[in-house]
Amino acid sequence: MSLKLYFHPLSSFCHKVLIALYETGTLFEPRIVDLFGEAVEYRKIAPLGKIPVLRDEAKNRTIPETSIIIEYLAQHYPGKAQLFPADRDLCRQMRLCDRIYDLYVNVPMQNIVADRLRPADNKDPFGVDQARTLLKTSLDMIERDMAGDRWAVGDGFTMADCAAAPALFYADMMQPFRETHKKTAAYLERLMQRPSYARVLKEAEPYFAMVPK
Ligand SMILES: N[C@@H](CCC(=O)N[C@@H](CS)C(=O)NCC(=O)O)C(=O)O
Repeated sequence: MSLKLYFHPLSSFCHKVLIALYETGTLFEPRIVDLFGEAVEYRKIAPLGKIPVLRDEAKNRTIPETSIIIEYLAQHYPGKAQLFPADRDLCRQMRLCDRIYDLYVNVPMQNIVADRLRPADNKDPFGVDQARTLLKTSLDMIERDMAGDRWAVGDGFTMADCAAAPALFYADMMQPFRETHKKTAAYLERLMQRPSYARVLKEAEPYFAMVPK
């Protein structure tokens, strides 16, 4: 198979790309990366050591960064769904939304998770406070701007929704918001019901016990 996805079933950024692959019906070979065990081998493919990475054997290309992977797939392997709005203004709004979910929801959520994995004598309470504040600010903004009762931008399901689903799913686990941010919570529920994300969550189920509480 030409496309290989290096990923881990628990990783929020990997969920984003898996959703896109399932939405478009793109076939790929899944390669689970053990970031600790195989890190040396994996860094030959992905020097920064981040997951996911897409490897396209047919074109001899290695593509990092989730938004770029999804854009690459749309360009070279267009599937049954179009995740980029044709209207350029709408597409720009969609990209902004994708950036917000990645940088200001997913990243601070990851900072909270990462601190839980640190040794007891090497915690970073200041960093966690900053991450929590940023996460709250982002969620307040998302709640304020949440329009309609469908998807992130426009009427269709886009890359921004692929980004939103895992970012909000894990954010709710780290800093529960269902009582305080009702519209965002309802949006998360819609995302979790979406067959592509429901499938990703089902496949991640055997690993959830590994998420630090
Ligand atoms: N900006 C990157 C973020 C990827 C990322 O942070 N992935 C996490 C897993 S969810 C990772 O590889 N963490 C391991 C590490 O930072 O060493 C993207 O969009 O692909």
